[in-house]
Parts: sequence; structure tokens; C-alpha cells
Amino acid sequence: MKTNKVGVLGGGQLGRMLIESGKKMGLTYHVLESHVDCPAAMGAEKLELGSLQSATDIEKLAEEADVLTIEIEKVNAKALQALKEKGKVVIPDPQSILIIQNKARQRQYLAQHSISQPAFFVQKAHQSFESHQFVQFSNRQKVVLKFLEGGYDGKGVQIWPIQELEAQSFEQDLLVEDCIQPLEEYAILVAKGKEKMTSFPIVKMVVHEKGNLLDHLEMPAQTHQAEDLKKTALAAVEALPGLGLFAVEMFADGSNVYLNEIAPRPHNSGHQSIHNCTYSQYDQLNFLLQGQNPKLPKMHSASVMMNLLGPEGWEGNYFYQGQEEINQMQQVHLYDYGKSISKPQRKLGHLTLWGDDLLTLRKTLKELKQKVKVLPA
Ligand code: AIR
Repeated sequence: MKTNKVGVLGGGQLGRMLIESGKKMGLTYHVLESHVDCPAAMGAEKLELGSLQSATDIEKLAEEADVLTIEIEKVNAKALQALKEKGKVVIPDPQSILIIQNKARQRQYLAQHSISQPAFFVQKAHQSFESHQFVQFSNRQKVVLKFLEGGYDGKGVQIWPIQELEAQSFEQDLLVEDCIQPLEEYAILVAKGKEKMTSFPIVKMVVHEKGNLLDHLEMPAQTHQAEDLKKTALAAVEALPGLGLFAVEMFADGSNVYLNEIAPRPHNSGHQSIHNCTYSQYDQLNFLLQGQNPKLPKMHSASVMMNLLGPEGWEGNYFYQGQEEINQMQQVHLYDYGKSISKPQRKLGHLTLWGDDLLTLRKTLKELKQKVKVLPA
């Protein structure tokens, strides 16, 4: 049977770009989301209003779908597992979603498969930290604390001085990780099909000079650790159950590579592939959803990509400053996700630049950063 109806759990920007790619392949999409005016509603044949946690709503979505996929991992994975057991095709495999949803489970699973990661331990709620717990860490000053579930886009992650943690306890279980330094961050998108696994060129995530915030992404990443990064990403995806598109985020400190985390879906670090690769990350997932193997994506231009975020201290209507200037430029694209309201740090759109030379792209991006902004309306 030919696959042409895809059920997508989640109706955000990632769903929207997946739909734009798949429509060119003749696919149609039903989207499950709780808001009518979500970004993916525009291209979807049908929007099922409901909850990503509700087994009933997921079953309803599945009724008319040949295949199910996700664009956010905060979904009822057990409901997807039950549907898979009844014969529904689900990509990524619900087992992979279950492993990835819980950051401690993800770390433990990858450790069992000998994937290099920062040292970690799980701290139970209401238990005080003791100094001996940090002996295994290379960083003696700071640690990273993560909520086990639910956090995304940096939410639910905090850096803490070790000194302040001792004798401290928290309301919930936490994953405690070694804070790798000096830190560089990279991502690789890997598509795993039945007979073939392919990956995109490495992306460098350039962190803001003022702190822990992502400034922009660059493809290709210039790093002497390319081989280790690729090996780690492929080994991690190989270890996960089932097929799918996986974004593997990693740290590198000049000598070692450490897996940060995996997303079993299209990812922020792959937007630029729409413009600078022969196949985008969304095309790759759509190939898999149709039962095909992934293609080998070739990069034909370098690219830089910057998220356009909701301004601090503002929730409400917004507009893009500088859009007219972008419209006059070549090889620059401002993607507006069409979200109804802005919230602090919410991803509302992104800016992609592509061309022959990374240095020129960086320079142009720096200039555009002063001109292109999301502002309260
Ligand atoms: N998303 C999913 N995991 C991480 C991210 N950024 C995308 C998905 C999801 C959307 O962000 O496309 O639907 C949710 O965005 P928001 O702004 O409504 O929280």
C-alpha cells in the first residue's frame, strides 16, 4: 500500500516545515495539537484538536493515518507503543521516544551502549547533595542540573556552583552532569532507514558571548574533531531502536567528544538544510515515512542560521523589524512561523543565510542582527 496520509503529533514550526516538504511528494497530513492557530495548521489537511498526552486523541489521529510521526517528544509514547503493537507504523519507534523522553533513562541507555557522555548521576528529590558525589566530575566548580522530563529549548536546565549545592535539596528528581569545559557544541542529523543510515554535515552551535544562549548555527562546522563527532552520532543512533530522523547534540572540549542529547525528530539545528543541502531534514523524514531509505544529502552552500526569539518581558502581539531589508537580499530567508503571540525567548521564526563563504555569511549575519528583530506590537 502506498503511504500518503501522515498523522503528526504536534503542530509547531517543525511540523509546518515537514508538511511543506511532504506536500511536494504528494503526502497529506493530519495534525494533532491543542491550539487551532498553530503553525502547522496552515498546511495540514486536517487539524485534530486534542492533547498529545491523551491516548484517545492519539488513537483518533491514527484512524485515518497510514503512518504516525512526532514533531515534539512530549507525547504519550505508551499510546504510540500500543498502536504499533496493533500494526500501525510509527516513526520514530515509540521505544526510542520513551528512552529519550527521560534524560536519566537516555543517559543510562547510552552508557549501556558505550557512548561517550559527560559523567552524571541522578539525584533523588528531597535528598541533600554530598561532596563525594562530585568526585567523578572533571569540573570542580560547576555542574549542570536538568529536569528529567519535559524540558525543551533550554528550559529545565540550570548551571549551579557545586559549593552552593552542598546540603541543598530539591523538590524533584534531577539529572546532575559534569559541566564540560572548554565547551564547543555541535549537532549532526542522522536519518536511519531500513537498509541505510545517512547523516548531514556537522553543524556548529555558536554560543552567545554573554553566556549560555545560542547565538547562531553554522554549517559546515570547522573542527578537527569531525571524525569523532560523526562516529559518536552514528553509534548513538545505531543503538536506538527503530527508524527515524535523529538530531544528535554533542559537546567537544578539544580532545574528547561527549553526547549531550538526542531528539528523535526534525530539529532546530537542521532548518538551514532547506536551503543549503540537496535534501532537507524534513525531506529525509518524509522519505522514511514513505518506507524509503534516506538519501545522501549533499551540501551545496555554506550556511548560517539564527533563531528569532520573542523579546524579554513581553507577552502579546509582535512584528518583525527589518523584514523589508531582508526581502531585498539574495540568499537570505526570514521564516516567520506565524505564531499568534510572542512570549519571552519563544521561537517565532528564523533567519537563514547561505552562500560560498562562511566568513562573509558570519559578517552579514552580524550586520543583520542589529537590524532584524522581533518587537512588541
Ligand atoms: N519543538 C519541539 N521540540 C523542541 C522544539 N523547539 C518545536 C515543535 C513544537 C514547537 O516547538 O515544532 O510544536 C512548540 O513551540 P512553542 O513556541 O509553542 O512552545
